[in-house]
Amino acid sequence: MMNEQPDDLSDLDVAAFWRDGYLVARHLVSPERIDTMRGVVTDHLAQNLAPIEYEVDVKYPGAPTDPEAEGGNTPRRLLHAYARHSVLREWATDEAIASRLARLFDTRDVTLSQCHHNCVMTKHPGFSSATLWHQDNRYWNFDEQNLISVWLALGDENRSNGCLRVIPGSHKLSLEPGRFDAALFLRTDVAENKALLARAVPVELSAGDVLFFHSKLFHAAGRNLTGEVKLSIVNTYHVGTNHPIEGTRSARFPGVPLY
Ligand SMILES: O=C(O)CCC(=O)C(=O)O
Repeated sequence: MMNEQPDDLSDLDVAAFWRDGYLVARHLVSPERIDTMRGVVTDHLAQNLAPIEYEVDVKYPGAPTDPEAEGGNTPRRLLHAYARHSVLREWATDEAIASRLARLFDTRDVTLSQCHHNCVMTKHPGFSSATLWHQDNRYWNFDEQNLISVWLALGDENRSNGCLRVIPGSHKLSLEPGRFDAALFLRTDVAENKALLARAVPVELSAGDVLFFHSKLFHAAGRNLTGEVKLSIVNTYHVGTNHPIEGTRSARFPGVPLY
């Protein structure tokens, strides 16, 4: 597949990732390839192709509460991206991603998880919800909290349509349980959390840009306040020797080694 950048990160990029907990690779995917992916995703949305997680399922702030009400069938995530279509499979295992992850993890023993973040995130006008501050470790049960997600923007992402916001360097924090609510979102009524959130920055992306972020990085996102649906593909990877814990949903589907 054609990419517009060399298939590697510099030492400076790797150092920046481990300093900040995230890194953006601009223009990694060509407009033609983005169009192809958007076509597949739009088609799956039009067909309501299962498995889909709906806004009513996530119950985030702003989500419709009644599946029968207007907007009650608004999709949030097209699940199992890898298994959905060859175009999404090729992206998840693309050499440009594999080589960058090998640099970040410092090993070629990199595996794609087919559990949870292996999806197309959608944010629809009118009925999308906001995602509160969290680390993706709230979803994951692995031996080590050391996973990296790869977020591909299939269109522009900005503050108006609910781009991600991150707290640079927050992947290094170890916070006491009292800083979180029952669902493992950061409590906004805690003074230390307010100080932390003041450091947040938006990650604005253009179509074809790719965000790499660590599973301990605190991030959040607003609602989509525009008239256009926002689409992003998200896959998560780990080192092969970092195993999912048996019996958890992180172990439900087999991982896919990239090399
Ligand atoms: O797009 C969003 O609202 C954020 C998604 C996210 O952080 C998540 O699903 O973990």
